Amino acid sequence: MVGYAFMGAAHSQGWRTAGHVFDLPMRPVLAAVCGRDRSAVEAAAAKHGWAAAETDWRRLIERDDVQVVDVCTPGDSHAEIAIAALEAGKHVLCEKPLANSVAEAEAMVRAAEAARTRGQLAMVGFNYRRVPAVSYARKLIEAGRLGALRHVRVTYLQDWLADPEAPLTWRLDRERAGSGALGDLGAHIVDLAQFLAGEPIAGVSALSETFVRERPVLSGARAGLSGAAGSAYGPVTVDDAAVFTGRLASGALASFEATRMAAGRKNALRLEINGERGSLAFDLERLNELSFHDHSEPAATAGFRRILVTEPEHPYLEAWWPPGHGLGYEHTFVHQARDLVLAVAAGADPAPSFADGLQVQRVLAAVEESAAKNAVYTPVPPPD
Ligand code: SOE
Repeated sequence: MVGYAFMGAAHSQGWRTAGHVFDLPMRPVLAAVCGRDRSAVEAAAAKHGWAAAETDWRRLIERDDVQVVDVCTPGDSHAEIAIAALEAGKHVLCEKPLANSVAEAEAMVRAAEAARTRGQLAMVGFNYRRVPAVSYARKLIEAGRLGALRHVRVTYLQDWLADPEAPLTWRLDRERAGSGALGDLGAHIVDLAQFLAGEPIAGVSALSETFVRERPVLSGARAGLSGAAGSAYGPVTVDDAAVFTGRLASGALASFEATRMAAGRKNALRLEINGERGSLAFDLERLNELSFHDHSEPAATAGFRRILVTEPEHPYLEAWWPPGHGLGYEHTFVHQARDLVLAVAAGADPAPSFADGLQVQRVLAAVEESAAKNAVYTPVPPPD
């Protein structure tokens, strides 16, 4: 694994746990973790259970005891590391968003396609697909329980930048992060919309805003998403929020909101999908639940009902706890590790693929293009 901060810690949990919960044909071994600072990466290796620490990712990807390289760095190094790892003969898992630009994502897809001919796999880490309730929602839609889709409504609201004095971390630097709330949170909801609907977004109209244009530079230690503020100020070069509408290929209408400025909302990813035969709703802050309305039921008794998605029949749950003993955020990373291990063992294509990651990137680019022109409708190139 390259990188060991928030996402690195989450992925480590996934790799550590997957083989102990699920019966897998291969069990992940945490061979080596990489970061630039020797003492910090050694501390991270000890804390998260990695057998060795490296300070140069080039050395990591050369190691004979490494079969999968997991890229958990900021977006500006995804393409370089992922492509080099694929060329070195490794399978690759790369955190979302796949890249900082469409051109980088296209290069990554090309590298993944070449590697596929040698039997290697590449997957992008859209972990929320692996919330059991989300995965189950996809199954209900696939089975036609909603009929033709009319509306896909998704919002992802956080508030860790609501304070104008929150410091300038790498996520506020366009060079490193690619974009702001759009790439960080918008990437998740675009992926979920396309995954759940089973079709690409064909075009968008967008607005975006940077409400706080200067923030204190970081001083010293970082903690979680934030860190300690210094006395000097520097420019914020990404969006704080993006709001957009879109059309799916089938003609269904979609709406999206991504912000890190929604005071009081911590990790509120909410979605509702309406079809001709019914509706589904989900809230990440209540992730063991799915709301379902079957529109064919008599009006007098119909209505949204809460499905507690903790039954062994639900995705992933056969291996976990008895019904009602819910899961949380970290389990999505366990499921991600499990799914990649199963794909490697079977030699099967994993999902979401780098091509799926590229398609999300194309939507994000169209959102930026549209927002620069104040919501002019901007088509998204269809999947290759
Ligand atoms: C920060 O906004 C963040 O950690 C995102 O980067 C993750 O992708 C999301 O899952 C939770 O919030």
